[in-house]
Amino acid sequence: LKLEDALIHAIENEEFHLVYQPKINIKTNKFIGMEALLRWNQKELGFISPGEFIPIAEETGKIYRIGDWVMRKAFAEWSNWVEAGNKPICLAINISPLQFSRDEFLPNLKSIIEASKMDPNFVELEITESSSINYESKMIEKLYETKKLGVHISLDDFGTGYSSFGHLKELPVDVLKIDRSFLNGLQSNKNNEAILRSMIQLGHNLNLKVLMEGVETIEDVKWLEAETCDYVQGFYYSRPKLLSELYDWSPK
Ligand code: G
Ligand code: G
Ligand code: MN
Ligand code: NA
Repeated sequence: LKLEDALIHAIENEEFHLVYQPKINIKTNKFIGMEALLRWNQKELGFISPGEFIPIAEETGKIYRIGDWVMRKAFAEWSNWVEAGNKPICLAINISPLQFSRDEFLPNLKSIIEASKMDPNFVELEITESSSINYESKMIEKLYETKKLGVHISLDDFGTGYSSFGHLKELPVDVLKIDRSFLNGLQSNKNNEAILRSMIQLGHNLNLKVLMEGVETIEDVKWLEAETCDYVQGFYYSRPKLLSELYDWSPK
């Protein structure tokens, strides 16, 4: 069974679901948002990671329908969350740069928000740094249009891709989400510390909030707090979980 063929039927066979990982304000230790992450449990093949199937979905054009499914599903689950009496908090979804760059993206987003009970002020789009987002003025214009809906934008996997500091100041993003690879060896290597510290300062100098992902240890938390990183996310706090499992969740 080829992944590509299995992917064609994944939506209608109801093989997708979403899990959510909490985001924490490091200063107040409050649960302030969550990131939706797609999971695929294929009938014959079992769990396949998005790192494996998202690139195939992009190559085969399946990413558009999948991306719309993620938005619909996440918005519906967020409404249930609020109706169950939970405080409304920011819901982040990952958007493939390919999906974002399509002409249909904004009209789709608008109509999916309108058809749901989602408050756009609680929507956050995580867009991976990529050459098109950084360099094409059309894309920068589109980021502005997107923000007019009230939604927030974070630059995902920051530091790994095509960062051009010159263009960063032109991007209407709210949050820099630093790639978790920058935490590797933080405790053992002064150069790693210097790089991460500079990235946090860069974000703050551009009036952005900074989120560190992949936080796994209390040592990392303490270091990030001392360096005035704003938000954190990672296994130290919680693995991604079903939204229903997060109804009573709070950070340790
Ligand atoms: O959840 P996990 O850490 O396995 O995710 C692996 C990669 O897949 C990450 O880069 C993540 O951003 C991406 N990913 C997870 N869910 C989605 C999704 O719903 N849409 C897109 N475009 N990417 C996703
Ligand atoms: O690229 P993106 O940031 O969307 O990727 C999110 C991915 O990172 C998810 O697949 C999630 O499971 C994974 N992840 C989240 N927290 C941690 C962590 O603390 N450590 C590691 N190794 N992976 C994490
Ligand atoms: Mn992400
Ligand atoms: Na990331």
